[in-house]
Amino acid sequence: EALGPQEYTGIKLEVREWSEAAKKLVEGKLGGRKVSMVAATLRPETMYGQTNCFVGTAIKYGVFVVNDQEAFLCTYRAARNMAFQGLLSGRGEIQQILEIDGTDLVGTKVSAPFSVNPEVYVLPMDNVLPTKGTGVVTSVPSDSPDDYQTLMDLRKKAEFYKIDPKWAAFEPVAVLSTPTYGEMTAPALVQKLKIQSQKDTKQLAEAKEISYKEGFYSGTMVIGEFKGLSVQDAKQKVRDSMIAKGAAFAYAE
Ligand code: A2H
Repeated sequence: EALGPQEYTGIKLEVREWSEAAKKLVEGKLGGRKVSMVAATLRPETMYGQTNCFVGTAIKYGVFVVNDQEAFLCTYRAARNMAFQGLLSGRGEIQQILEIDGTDLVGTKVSAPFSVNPEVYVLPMDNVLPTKGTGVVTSVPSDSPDDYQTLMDLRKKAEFYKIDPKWAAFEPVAVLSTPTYGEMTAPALVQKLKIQSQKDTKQLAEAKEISYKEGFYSGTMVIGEFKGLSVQDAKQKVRDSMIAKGAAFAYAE
């Protein structure tokens, strides 16, 4: 854990089609606003490889007013931080439109800005912390061991997790290359450390540490506007480009 404030990038995943359960809850309440699920990431340069979005099933989310046209979906805790950072309507005041359980969001179709997959689905993840970021995690299975392993778990036990297999069908996308692990760092580390499921949290933490360092210090972009640049050089450029296009914003905590 970092000691100082953490500089996240808030990625705006626009809701394109609510799940059946969510549809009933939001009906007539949004005042015509478009809703974005806000995912907090430390790896904006990997957004080309988004394959789905994760929420915690035991987490409560809210829909919060940004302005007459727009609302954000995240935890109340994140909305409070956003309000203090001037990212929501009003001066530090929070206008919550409704509350919704993570479970009810599963199956919602959202946009995935900059991804080769323009639209992806919301899926459940066990290890989403309610106390970090926005409680919404965008999934990049090529470069995040947690994302990769969870996606594999969901594919293996679609019925148990109550998901439609097509929601978990998007394949990992090559985003960056590293000398040690090639273009699929996360799958390579999951295999190397013999990780079996998302419950292997200790090994996953180790894999996360290794992949983060390897990607940052030795990675080269193999996709997108900054293809060929080192990850160190591309990271801020991709972030700036996403912010300039209105697909993301700076979010700290
Ligand atoms: B990262 P840190 Cl490709 N609960 O984004 C659990 N994990 C969360 C979270 C929450 N509430 N909020 C954010 N995260 C994830 C991309 C990524 C991330 C890649 C590789 C590694 C990686 C795609 N998922 O994270 O504890 C988000 O996933 C490993 C550092 O604040 C976010 O960045 O350091 C990261 O954890 C923030 O973790």
